[in-house]
Amino acid sequence: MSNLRDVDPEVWALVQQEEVRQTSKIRLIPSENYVSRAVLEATGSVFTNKYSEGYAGNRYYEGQQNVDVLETLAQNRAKELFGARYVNVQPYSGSPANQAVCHALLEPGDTLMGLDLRHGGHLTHGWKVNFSARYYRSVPYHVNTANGLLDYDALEALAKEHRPKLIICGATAYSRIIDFPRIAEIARSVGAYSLADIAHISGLIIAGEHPSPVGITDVISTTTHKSLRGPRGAMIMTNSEELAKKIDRAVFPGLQGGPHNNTTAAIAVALKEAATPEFREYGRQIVRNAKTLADALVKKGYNLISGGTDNHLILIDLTNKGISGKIAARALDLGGIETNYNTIPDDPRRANDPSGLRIGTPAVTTRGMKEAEMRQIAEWMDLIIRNHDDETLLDSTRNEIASFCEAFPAPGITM
Ligand code: DSN
Repeated sequence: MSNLRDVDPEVWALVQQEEVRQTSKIRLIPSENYVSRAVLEATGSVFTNKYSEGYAGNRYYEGQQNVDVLETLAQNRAKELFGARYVNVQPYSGSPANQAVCHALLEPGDTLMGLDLRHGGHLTHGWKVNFSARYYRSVPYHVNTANGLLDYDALEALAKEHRPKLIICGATAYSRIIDFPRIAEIARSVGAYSLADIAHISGLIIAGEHPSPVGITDVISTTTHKSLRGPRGAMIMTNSEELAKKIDRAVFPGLQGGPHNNTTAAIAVALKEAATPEFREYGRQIVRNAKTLADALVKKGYNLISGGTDNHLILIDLTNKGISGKIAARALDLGGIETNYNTIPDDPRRANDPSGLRIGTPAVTTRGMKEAEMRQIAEWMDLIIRNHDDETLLDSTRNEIASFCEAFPAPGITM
């Protein structure tokens, strides 16, 4: 990065510091990862210089000789990997992708249903301050708070009562398998479209660790930067030609201008990487690691929502430990472990200082950590949470973790 260093030493220094931060910490935020050097190079390529409103073969700017090939390549790789007939790779990220699906399938004021944000859903699944509840009528569904599992019977009853036009499934804080066929069937029975937002689990679906919604729900959206391990971007997939046309029109010109071609390049690279046996093994190890970490935490008296995990993610209710999610997350970060605080279903505390802590294993698995390391991480997490106000202990643990991390190089970071 010598050019960056010469032109803008301030930004260069921040990049260096971020590289150190990302390599010297145990990163457990379940939506984050480390991309390869190849993905970073594509993201930083000259495709950033080009405008390409439209779609391959039908653009509003000339000079698309390479962009058209690139975007078609990314689409074809996604089609092959996920088994989908139509793929749009232009959404800028997950929220714009979900916005585009709503724009394609709904009229303002139509009813949509999604998992309540406080029960593990996403902002764009109908949370009250989001476009998805401001421009549409949002009827949230929930998990059963007794067992932390999606309550499909209650969802069905709500759908029959409210007759939504769209049912969204998928989550940001749900650690169990989602029954896509059941949700698609409920949607069909009330004349609604179904959307599976697989942002968190797309890498696990490729690895065969979670059933795929392709061919089951009408539409699938995903970000490309979580377990899929690509750049910050998104894709929308469907097997219906009619819906694909609506979605394309909703993305451009409905919501967006020119696609970020440098991101498209990096998505294509990430999809190529994800089509390998190594990636499938990576996805399997993510789940083995999450289950091992969950078991170790349970043995230490931690209360996990739903009792454990089937995927990459663990949601901890810290109530019995007498500490809030925010205080625990802050102490863990100071102690060298990056997590995020999160609401638990029916959380009696506020969202900015909730009872829960959300962790996941995609990033640590990318670094090559396995079951033994997960057990060690559980030891450190427990030590830090029990001693969260002991600054000396937090400092020494952070140093110990930084040394531990040296044995697990972070892909993409060459320091
Ligand atoms: N912000 C993402 C997450 O952390 O789950 C969802 O888009």
